[in-house]
Amino acid sequence: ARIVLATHNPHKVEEFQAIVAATRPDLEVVGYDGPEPVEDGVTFAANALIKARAAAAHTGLPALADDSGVAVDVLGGSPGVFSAYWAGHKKDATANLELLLDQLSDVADPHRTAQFVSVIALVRPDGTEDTVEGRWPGRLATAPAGPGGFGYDPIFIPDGQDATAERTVGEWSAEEKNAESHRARAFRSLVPLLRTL
Ligand code: ITT
Repeated sequence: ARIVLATHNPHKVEEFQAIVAATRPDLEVVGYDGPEPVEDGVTFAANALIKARAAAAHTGLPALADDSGVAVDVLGGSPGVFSAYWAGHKKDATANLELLLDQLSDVADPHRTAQFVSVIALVRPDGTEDTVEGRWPGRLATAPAGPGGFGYDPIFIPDGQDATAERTVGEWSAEEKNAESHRARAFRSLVPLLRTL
């Protein structure tokens, strides 16, 4: 079956293609270059649905969209849905993570806990909709490290690593990230809902 992926973020496209290939190789994921809808929801689910509905309407295909971000506990869950624009109206990943590090400059471990969150929306041609959520707990580094990934990856240290050799996601390979990420976790919850496609 074909499914359209409603994202304009090339990093997300790459990650989804790898995650889908590993779990549902029969699905053909096609990109979406239609108009970008206004993401004015205040929850990840609302924004994921806005994007998936627009792509489904535009293509007539089942559509998937991811809305995601980093939720920092000591900031009450911010940047959250504002992660892409945290430092202003331009999507500037470096400015975003530098601002976040500044905001946390007085916060020491163990208070630097955060989670990556991904909500995936599925909108089918018959109009039925589902959303699933994946969370990836960790904490924020005090300085960026690593060339890999995108967005906040260079400052995010996932839980569950050997304490003597902790790395940021920026230092992980794509394979490592796609096996464990918030996006991979959300997709795992979505798999049963894709059976009918
Ligand atoms: P689309 O709306 O076109 O999908 P986008 O990048 O604008 O692309 P979002 O509105 O969902 O997507 O913003 C997500 C932001 O959250 C993204 O720009 C990053 O700053 C951050 N983010 C999400 N997933 C991430 C990940 O896996 N690693 C690092 N940062 C991530």
